[in-house]
Amino acid sequence: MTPEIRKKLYFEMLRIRMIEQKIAEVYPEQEMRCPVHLCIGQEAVAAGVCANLKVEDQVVSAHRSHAHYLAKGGDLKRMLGELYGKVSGCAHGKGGSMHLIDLNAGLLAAVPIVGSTIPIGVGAAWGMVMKQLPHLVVVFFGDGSIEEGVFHESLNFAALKKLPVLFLCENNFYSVYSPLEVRQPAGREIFEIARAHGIESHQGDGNDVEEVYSMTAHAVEKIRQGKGPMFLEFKTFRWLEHCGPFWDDELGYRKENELQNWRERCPVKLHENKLRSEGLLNEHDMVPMVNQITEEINEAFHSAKTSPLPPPEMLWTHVYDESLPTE
Ligand SMILES: Cc1ncc(C[n+]2csc(CCOP(=O)(O)OP(=O)(O)O)c2C)c(N)n1
Repeated sequence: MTPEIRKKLYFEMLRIRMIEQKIAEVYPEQEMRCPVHLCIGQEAVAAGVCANLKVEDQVVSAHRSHAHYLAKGGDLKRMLGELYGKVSGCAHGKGGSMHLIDLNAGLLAAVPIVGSTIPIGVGAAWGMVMKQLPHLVVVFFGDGSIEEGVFHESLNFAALKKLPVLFLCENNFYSVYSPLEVRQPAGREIFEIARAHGIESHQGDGNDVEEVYSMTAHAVEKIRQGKGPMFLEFKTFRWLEHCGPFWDDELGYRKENELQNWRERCPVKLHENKLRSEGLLNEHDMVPMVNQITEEINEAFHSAKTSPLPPPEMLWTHVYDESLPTE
C-alpha cells in the first residue's frame, strides 16, 4: 500500500468524522427534520472499502449511509441539502438522511427497510452482467440484515449466477438495543453463514482501515476476474445512540466498558498514530487538512440552510421514472 493511499484513507476517515460530528452538534437546532443514524466509530469500513472502487462501480446502503455516500464520492452539499429537506438535496429534499442517492458517484440508493437493499444490489449486479459491463456492486448492510429472509435468497441467487457483487456486513453487534447473543445461536459467525451459501467469505477488523482496504482489494480483484460474489464481515462499533446525535450508554444495553474499549480503538486515531509513528503525518500536514475540511463543511451547511424547501407542486414529481415506457 503506497504512502499516498495510506494518507488518503486517513483524510477520508477524518472528513467523515468531522462531518458527522458537525451534524451531531447542530442537530438539536431542529432544522434537520429527518432522523439521522450516525456512524461515528465505524468510519474505517466505508473509507477502506470505497477506496478500492471506481466511479462506475455501484454501492447500495441502508439507514446508516452517510459514510458510504461520502466515501464513494457523493456530493456533500447535496447530502446536507437532503438532511435539511431542501430542494438542493440529492433526493430533492423528499427523502432525508435515509434516502441518499448520487448516481454520478455510483451511489445507487440508500433504503432503510432492513435487508431491503441486498436484493437491490444483487439486481444491479445482474444488470451489470446483462449489459456486459465490467463493474461491480457493493452492498453495505449491518448485522441486523442477516436475520431477514431476503438475505439468504439474495446470497443464493448471487452465488448461482456468479454475480459481480461484494456483500459487505458491518457487524457492530447490535440491532438497535438487541445484541447478537439474543438474535443468533452462540458461536455462529456471520461470515460462515455466507460461506454456507457457497460464497468465499472472510472476517476482519473493521477499525483497522488498512486491513479493510487490503481485504477489500483482494475481494474486488476476484470479483473483477469474474469469479462471482464475495462476502466480507468487518467487526466495528457505533459510538452514539442508534438514531440521533446523542450518547446513550447510560441506558445500559451494552456490556460494561464495551463502548470504552471500542473508543480506545478509534479507527481515526489508530491510523493517525500509525502514520505519525512512521513519519508519514505530522502537525504541518494536519492543520491544512483540518482547515480544508472545516471550510468545506461550513460552506455545505450554509448552502443547506439557505436553500429553499421544495415547492408543493414538486410533490408529484420524481414519483415514477417518466422516461420509462408505459407499455
Ligand atoms: C424490516 C425492518 N425491520 C425493522 C426495522 C427497524 N430498524 C431500523 S434500523 C434497525 C437495526 C438494524 O441493525 P443493523 O442492520 O445491525 O444496523 P445498525 O443500525 O447496527 O447499523 C431496525 C431493527 C426496519 N427499518 N426494517
